[in-house]
Amino acid sequence: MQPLVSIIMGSTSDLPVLRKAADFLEQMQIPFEMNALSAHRTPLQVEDFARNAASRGIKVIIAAAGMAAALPGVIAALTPLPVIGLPIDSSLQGQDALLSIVQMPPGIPVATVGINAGLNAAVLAVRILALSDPAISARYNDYIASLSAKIVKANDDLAAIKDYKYKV
Ligand code: RP5
Repeated sequence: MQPLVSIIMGSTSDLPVLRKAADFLEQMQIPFEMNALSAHRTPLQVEDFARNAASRGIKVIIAAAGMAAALPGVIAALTPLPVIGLPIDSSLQGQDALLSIVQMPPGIPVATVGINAGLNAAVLAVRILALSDPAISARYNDYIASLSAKIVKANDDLAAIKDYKYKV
């Protein structure tokens, strides 16, 4: 299967967060690949990956890193593909990674999601792919409908609470 999404992480210590992304791509039946690359520890391999990702058929890159998180920005500098940056809480509650990823210079954006927000990184990737793939779009719309159903049920559950004298 040709991967459409490439998940890159700075270290396998980031994997627990990336599993949330991988699980959602799996649920949406999106072929993906998952590798560890580091802007600081394997910079030449990062360059090789980023320069060749588009020609290999990758459509979206999810790049996760903690600490001085250069990885998403460096990849974005070397590919025309959309790069979703995922800050990992490895130190300073992830604030260091968040600012390193989100504060890109003009012209080289990284679409940054929240700290440890592995699910949202994958949801954003699916939204991008859904623009040009009706089957993915249909599966994504089903997912959104399931989120609505969850809140409808939450209101039914809240309405059933009878513990309060003044709750109307
Ligand atoms: C970053 O340094 C990685 O993304 C990870 O979040 C952090 C720590 O890496 P390890 O020392 O656990 O390999 O580059």
